[in-house]
Amino acid sequence: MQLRLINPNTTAGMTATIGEAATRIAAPGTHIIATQPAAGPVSIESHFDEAVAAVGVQEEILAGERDGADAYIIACFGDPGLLAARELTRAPVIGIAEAAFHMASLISTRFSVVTTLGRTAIIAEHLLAQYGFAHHCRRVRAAEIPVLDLEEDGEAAVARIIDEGRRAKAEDGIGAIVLGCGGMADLTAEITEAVGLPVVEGVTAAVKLAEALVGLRLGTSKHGDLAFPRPKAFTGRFEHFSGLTPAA
Ligand code: 5HY
Repeated sequence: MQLRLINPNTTAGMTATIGEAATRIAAPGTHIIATQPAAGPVSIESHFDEAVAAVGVQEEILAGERDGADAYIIACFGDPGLLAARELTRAPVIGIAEAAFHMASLISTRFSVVTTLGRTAIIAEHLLAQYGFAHHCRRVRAAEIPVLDLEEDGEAAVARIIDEGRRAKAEDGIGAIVLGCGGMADLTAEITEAVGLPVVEGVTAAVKLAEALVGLRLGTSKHGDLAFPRPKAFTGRFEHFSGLTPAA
């Protein structure tokens, strides 16, 4: 199967980190294609960044439809543009936040999330409520690290994530930790070792869920709100979205 792994920010180093972590966990026969939009924010740390990145995600889905992708992963913890992306394809589309919440709820009755900046914690809280996992999550904690510090100042960033993870273990009455950023895709083993709790990471969780859905021949339902968008004209720099017709 061809699994298109979309890093919604435009930092190539982070796309590579995410792609390598996914490839390491993928089953034989799962071909990971790690991509990022041609245009957009170098990191996603606000509602505005998300709004812009969500358009890039749609363009990557359409590119995957041309390339014959069997499933898609949106590898940003805000799951930007997830429902819109599902409208554009029959293939499964999985957001790493949703994937991590599902997996964490299968191994613990309570978990906490450790994300990057405090200002993005609300985005994870909104998703927890939207996906129906709010009662499973004790706290969304922030290590207060800019996303790109994971690429540029990894050691210090990891130390802050470990500190926050240890605080969550001591204070939150939880059984597991969820890592709240795609850029943390390569940190699972190190954080598990340092904190001493099961750690769920969204990119690798999403790879396994995508493989499961494709293995079950389950794809995005085209009945109801995730049906293909009605073809229409788009103007200006979005003209290339005009007359979108569903893949045969
Ligand atoms: C992510 N930002 O996973 C989110 C994390 C965050 O560029 N990739 C990003 O802080 O919301």
